[in-house]
Amino acid sequence: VIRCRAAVAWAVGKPLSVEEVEVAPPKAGEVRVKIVATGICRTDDHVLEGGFPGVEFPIIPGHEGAGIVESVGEGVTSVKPGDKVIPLCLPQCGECMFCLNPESNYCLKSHLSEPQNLLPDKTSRFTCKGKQIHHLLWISTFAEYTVIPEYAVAKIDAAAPLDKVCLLGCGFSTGYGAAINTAKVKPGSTCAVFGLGGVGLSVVMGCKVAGASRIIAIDINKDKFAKAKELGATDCISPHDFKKPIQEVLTEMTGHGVDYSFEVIGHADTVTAALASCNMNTGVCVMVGVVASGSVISVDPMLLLSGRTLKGTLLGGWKTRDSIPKLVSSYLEKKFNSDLLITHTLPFAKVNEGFELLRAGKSIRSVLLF
Ligand code: COD
Ligand code: ZN
Ligand code: ZN
Repeated sequence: VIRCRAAVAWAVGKPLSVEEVEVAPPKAGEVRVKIVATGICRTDDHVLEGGFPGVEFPIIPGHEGAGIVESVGEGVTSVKPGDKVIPLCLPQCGECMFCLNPESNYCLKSHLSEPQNLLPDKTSRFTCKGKQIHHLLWISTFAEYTVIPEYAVAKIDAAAPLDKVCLLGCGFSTGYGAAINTAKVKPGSTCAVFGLGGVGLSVVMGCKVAGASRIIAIDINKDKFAKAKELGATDCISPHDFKKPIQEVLTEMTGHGVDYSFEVIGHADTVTAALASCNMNTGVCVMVGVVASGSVISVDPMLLLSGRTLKGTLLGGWKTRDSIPKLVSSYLEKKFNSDLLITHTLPFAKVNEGFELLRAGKSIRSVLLF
């Protein structure tokens, strides 16, 4: 058992408290990882606010980390102590029908199919003050040491800087893959990106790499525009600057609507707007944000009849164990610069300050260092 620091969420709506926790050794098929760096994603904030269905408290959040394998349980063969790894919030068992299908990445042996905040054997490896603490998405990266199923870690290049590539565990890969894999943006096309947080800006980067000739970035917070332009946006607009609905503005700007639109906010009404913003024949709207559970998207069926497509994406469509190591290699080869998303680097003890920066719209990504 290792004693170390972790950020525990004891109850909904309460700030995190940095505590000493006990982390049990990995059981068969599990890996114990020393987390070196972890980003703060909006989804962690949703968890703290109680907006994530099925989450039980107390819990250790965090799902955008990078670290080094400390020890492995019985039968683990794909990683060994000392390996650099990225924990995967979407695992890849490699055996289920969707892992075997080259077109899909939603593994059936995941916490998403069976919502619970314990490891697959339905027990926890974390205790604090005598209480069992829940895991988040099987990876809980807001802990100095965490125990993860083997098929939810990806071994990465030993040269990778962990304080930078942690973003590839969620935000960057989600947005970049939404453009490259899910929409399959074509060279010369037009794109609209709704929401310019870390994920939306990664969509902008993906559209740029795919060769889009026009990338229209949309946000109500104009402070996000400078970074969006730096990353490849050709136009930046705020819905607050127009009397008419933003889909009409985009349709006028482009003639018949964009080729690809992306909703990266997580609101039902912006999904509707994004869908109406792409062209009626070949337009593809990709829903990246998670809309509050129970809400309904209203869609005029005529929008779809002429050929438009509405689709969703989980972690950018990547088959995680196969693809995250390749993305790390592309990062090392400087094919993209996800470092530009990191606006703040903070010591782990300042985790709540990191959340305040996110809530105030002042940060894109804050990286916490242990
Ligand atoms: N119109 C335009 N922009 C808006 C609006 C609006 N009505 N409302 C908010 N915005 C802007 C905000 O100003 C902000 O800039 C941006 O939208 C949202 O950015 P962030 O920084 O809050 O969030 P991100 O980029 O870290 O994450 C956004 C997601 C929607 C991706 C996230 O909330 C989510 O739903 N995550 C789950 C999706 C997923 O699969 N993630 C992978 C595992 S987490
Ligand atoms: Zn995330
Ligand atoms: Zn699988």
